Amino acid sequence: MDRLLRYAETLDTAARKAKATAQVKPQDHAFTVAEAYQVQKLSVDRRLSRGEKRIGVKMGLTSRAKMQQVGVEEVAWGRLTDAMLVEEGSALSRKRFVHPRVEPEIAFLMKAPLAGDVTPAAAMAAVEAIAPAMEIIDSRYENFKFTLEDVIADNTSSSGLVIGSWGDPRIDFSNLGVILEIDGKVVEVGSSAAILGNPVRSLVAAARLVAEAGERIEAGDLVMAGGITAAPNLAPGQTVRSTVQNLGAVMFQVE
Ligand code: OOG
Ligand code: MG
Repeated sequence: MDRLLRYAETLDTAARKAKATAQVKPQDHAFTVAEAYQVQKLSVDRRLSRGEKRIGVKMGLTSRAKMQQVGVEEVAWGRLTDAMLVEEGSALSRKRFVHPRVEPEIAFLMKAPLAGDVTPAAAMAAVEAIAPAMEIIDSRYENFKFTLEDVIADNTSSSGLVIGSWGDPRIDFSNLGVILEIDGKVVEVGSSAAILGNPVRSLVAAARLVAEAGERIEAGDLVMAGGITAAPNLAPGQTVRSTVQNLGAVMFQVE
């Protein structure tokens, strides 16, 4: 346990100081996925003990584009806190991050708890609303390089999230066009179908994975479904906008 606590502290400090750290995995080949999730929990617990509040969970590596970009071929999840929330339309400081990237995503707002093996219909019955969203990811590892175990321990690079206007979850969101623009130029295009074929599958997977860790998705939680396209780098001066067909747009600036 001491060893896992040490990793958790290293990763939490790297995030707090926006200073990259070496990968965890190559130094210790006995480091398993289950241990990586324990490190993630211990590291997020440090945030909670500083007064941050848990606000939900995120899914990561739910699209081919994302898996290929980072060379990790397994779906993973992470924990979200209120300190990661970026107000829609606001400016955020590049200095808070090591090497931030942005991902167009879709977010679910839950009205009922969810855990374990659930059908897509049961998962949707627990959803209050859906919104266009962006995630700011910032690996705490040097050169944004990691294994599956590393990235899980690092809370799947969770760093910031921007949520747009909440809409009716009963619309068909299985195949909505998505564009990501930086300074008015389209840098990525995709479809919500890139998320496991249908974003609802990400919610189903979240319920299962969170339950495997002995937890559940709570009423009031946000669930981020995962990046739809590869994630471009962020730099000061940029205006970043993601638009999801029928759901609307969401934007922020970098300074
Ligand atoms: C890992 C986190 C991936 C997503 O939406 O796929 C992720 C990373 O790319 O650093 O958040
Ligand atoms: Mg993401």
